[in-house]
Amino acid sequence: MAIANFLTASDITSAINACKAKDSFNPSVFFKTIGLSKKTPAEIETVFKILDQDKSGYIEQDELQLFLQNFSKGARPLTAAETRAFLMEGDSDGDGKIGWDEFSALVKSS
Ligand SMILES: [Ca+2]
Repeated sequence: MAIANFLTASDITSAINACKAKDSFNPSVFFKTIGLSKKTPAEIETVFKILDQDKSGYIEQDELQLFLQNFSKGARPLTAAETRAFLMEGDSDGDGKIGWDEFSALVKSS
Protein backbone atom coordinates (compact mmCIF):
# COMPACT_ATOMS: atom_id res chain seq x y z
CA MET A 1 0.00 0.00 0.00
CA ALA A 2 1.21 3.48 -0.82
CA ILE A 3 1.04 6.33 1.65
CA ALA A 4 -0.75 8.46 -0.95
CA ASN A 5 -3.73 6.06 -0.81
CA PHE A 6 -4.99 7.39 2.49
CA LEU A 7 -3.50 10.84 2.79
CA THR A 8 -4.82 13.76 0.74
CA ALA A 9 -2.56 14.81 -2.14
CA SER A 10 -2.95 18.50 -1.27
CA ASP A 11 -2.01 17.81 2.37
CA ILE A 12 1.11 15.95 1.23
CA THR A 13 2.07 18.86 -1.04
CA SER A 14 1.55 21.39 1.77
CA ALA A 15 3.58 19.35 4.25
CA ILE A 16 6.47 18.81 1.80
CA ASN A 17 6.49 22.45 0.68
CA ALA A 18 6.51 23.68 4.28
CA CYS A 19 9.89 22.03 4.87
CA LYS A 20 11.57 22.64 1.51
CA ALA A 21 14.33 24.73 3.06
CA LYS A 22 17.16 22.79 4.70
CA ASP A 23 16.85 22.46 8.47
CA SER A 24 13.21 23.61 8.45
CA PHE A 25 11.75 20.14 9.07
CA ASN A 26 9.74 19.73 12.27
CA PRO A 27 8.15 16.29 12.88
CA SER A 28 5.14 17.61 14.81
CA VAL A 29 4.32 20.27 12.23
CA PHE A 30 4.79 17.72 9.44
CA PHE A 31 2.49 15.07 10.96
CA LYS A 32 -0.15 17.68 11.65
CA THR A 33 0.01 19.31 8.20
CA ILE A 34 -0.07 16.01 6.37
CA GLY A 35 -3.15 14.96 8.35
CA LEU A 36 -1.60 11.88 9.96
CA SER A 37 -2.41 13.00 13.52
CA LYS A 38 -6.12 12.55 12.78
CA LYS A 39 -5.82 9.05 11.32
CA THR A 40 -6.84 5.83 13.05
CA PRO A 41 -4.22 3.71 14.88
CA ALA A 42 -4.49 1.13 12.08
CA GLU A 43 -3.73 3.76 9.44
CA ILE A 44 -0.86 5.20 11.46
CA GLU A 45 0.52 1.67 11.80
CA THR A 46 0.37 1.22 8.03
CA VAL A 47 2.44 4.39 7.61
CA PHE A 48 4.92 3.13 10.20
CA LYS A 49 5.34 -0.11 8.28
CA ILE A 50 6.01 1.79 5.06
CA LEU A 51 8.60 3.99 6.78
CA ASP A 52 10.28 0.88 8.23
CA GLN A 53 11.69 -0.03 4.83
CA ASP A 54 13.82 -2.98 5.96
CA LYS A 55 10.92 -4.36 8.06
CA SER A 56 13.07 -4.45 11.21
CA GLY A 57 10.17 -3.23 13.38
CA TYR A 58 11.96 0.07 13.95
CA ILE A 59 12.59 3.25 12.03
CA GLU A 60 16.37 3.63 12.10
CA GLN A 61 18.49 6.65 11.35
CA ASP A 62 18.99 5.84 7.64
CA GLU A 63 15.23 5.41 7.23
CA LEU A 64 14.61 8.71 9.03
CA GLN A 65 17.00 10.47 6.69
CA LEU A 66 14.90 9.40 3.68
CA PHE A 67 11.63 9.96 5.54
CA LEU A 68 10.23 12.68 3.24
CA GLN A 69 10.75 10.58 0.11
CA ASN A 70 8.14 8.10 1.34
CA PHE A 71 5.59 10.87 0.96
CA SER A 72 6.93 12.46 -2.23
CA LYS A 73 9.54 10.81 -4.45
CA GLY A 74 11.31 14.05 -5.34
CA ALA A 75 11.54 15.30 -1.76
CA ARG A 76 14.95 16.08 -0.27
CA PRO A 77 16.68 13.88 2.30
CA LEU A 78 16.68 15.27 5.83
CA THR A 79 19.91 16.95 6.93
CA ALA A 80 22.06 15.30 9.60
CA ALA A 81 20.80 17.85 12.14
CA GLU A 82 17.15 17.22 11.25
CA THR A 83 17.62 13.45 11.37
CA ARG A 84 19.22 13.71 14.80
CA ALA A 85 16.48 16.03 16.11
CA PHE A 86 13.74 13.75 14.71
CA LEU A 87 15.33 10.74 16.38
CA MET A 88 15.73 12.53 19.70
CA GLU A 89 12.11 13.66 19.64
CA GLY A 90 10.72 10.20 18.90
CA ASP A 91 13.18 7.88 20.65
CA SER A 92 11.89 8.02 24.23
CA ASP A 93 13.70 4.86 25.44
CA GLY A 94 17.02 6.00 23.96
CA ASP A 95 17.81 2.87 21.91
CA GLY A 96 18.72 4.94 18.84
CA LYS A 97 15.69 4.00 16.73
CA ILE A 98 11.95 4.66 16.72
CA GLY A 99 9.64 1.76 17.54
CA TRP A 100 5.90 1.52 16.90
CA ASP A 101 4.90 2.79 20.38
CA GLU A 102 7.23 5.74 20.06
CA PHE A 103 6.06 6.57 16.55
CA SER A 104 2.43 6.36 17.55
CA ALA A 105 3.00 8.63 20.58
CA LEU A 106 4.89 11.13 18.42
CA VAL A 107 2.16 11.26 15.77
CA LYS A 108 -0.68 11.56 18.29
CA SER A 109 1.02 14.34 20.25
CA SER A 110 1.37 16.37 17.05
CA1 LIG B 1 13.88 -0.32 10.07
